[in-house]
Amino acid sequence: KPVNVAILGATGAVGTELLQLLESRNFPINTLKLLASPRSAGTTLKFKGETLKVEAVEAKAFQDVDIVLASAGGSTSKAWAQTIVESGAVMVDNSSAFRMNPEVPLIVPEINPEAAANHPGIIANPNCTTILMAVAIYPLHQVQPIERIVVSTYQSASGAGARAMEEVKIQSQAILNGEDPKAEILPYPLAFNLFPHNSPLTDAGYCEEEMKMVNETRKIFGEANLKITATCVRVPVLRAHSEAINLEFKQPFSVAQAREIIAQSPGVQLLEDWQKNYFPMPIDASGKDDVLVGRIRQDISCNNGLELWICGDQIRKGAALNAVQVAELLIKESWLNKKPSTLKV
Ligand code: A2P
Ligand code: 11C
Repeated sequence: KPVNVAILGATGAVGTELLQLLESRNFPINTLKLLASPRSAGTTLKFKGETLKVEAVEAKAFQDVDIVLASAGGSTSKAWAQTIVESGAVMVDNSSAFRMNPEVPLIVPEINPEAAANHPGIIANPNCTTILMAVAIYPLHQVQPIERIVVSTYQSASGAGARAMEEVKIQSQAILNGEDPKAEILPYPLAFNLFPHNSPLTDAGYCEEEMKMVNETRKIFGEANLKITATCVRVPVLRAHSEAINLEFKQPFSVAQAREIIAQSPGVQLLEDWQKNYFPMPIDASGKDDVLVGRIRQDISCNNGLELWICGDQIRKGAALNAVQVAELLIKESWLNKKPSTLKV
């Protein structure tokens, strides 16, 4: 039966994509609430030909809501999680706030859907770079266990939100006009530039984004000791992330078999034309559901190694699409009821 849905962060890059996906996938909606900060109260967004008003989030907004799709940042998710859960809704949270909480399932529906059965009212959507990598490599890992992952990312502005995307466009125009624009949303100018990911650095010298790839992949795969190292970089692309992934397996893995597996697996698409030197690009991945995988080749430095190149829409499979797929899973399996838990939010 149709459910009552609220989008928290409806005006953002992920929020507006959530709205489009609910429409295009014909998600079974009874009522739909669009929530954002007081800044956006009264603005409107379109859904199925109707004009809906955005409301400032407040406690009573969650009454009678079944599913909250939250994408308004970690602090907003933390601030409202308790109210949402106490109102009886399930929060599918796109922020990092609860991902590593042992009671909160961290779900990529193509990989660990069964883990969503048992939830305390919150299900976490992984970080975009993690989702895109995980969905591409998990089918290989199932055939032959991965020993070690070395990944380098090329991350679009969309990961930093709608305002960062706008900043890159305006900056690019300004530079073409011979000006010297200053960055305001991102820490440094991104147009015609790149920089190591702008998330805070941890003591080990990795930034938080890199550690999300390590810790979240381990949790999704259910492998606490999987060896992973990541270097995350922001590049002047609008909405699709790319990743160069080096996989070392316990045994040799043939390129032909890897191609065959990728070609048959859900959520991924093999895209390579070796004659034309054509492999996935952000412009191919933008607006697409599937993660594009190509340039699969033997690692010449390691007998058991494979090299992969992937591109995926950061806003879509990296965030909004995965969250909608989780919500669809909860409805299909009748998993909307939360389990008894001691979770303090
Ligand atoms: P608003 O547009 O009113 O600022 P993005 O990731 O693209 O930057 O989007 C962030 C989303 O989160 C926007 O919808 C934004 O709303 C929303 N948001 C940010 N801070 C809050 C807050 N304190 N309460 C509710 N929504 C918030
Ligand atoms: C980026 N992955 O591309 C980040 C954005 O934990 O959900 C999302 C951060 C997160 O910058």
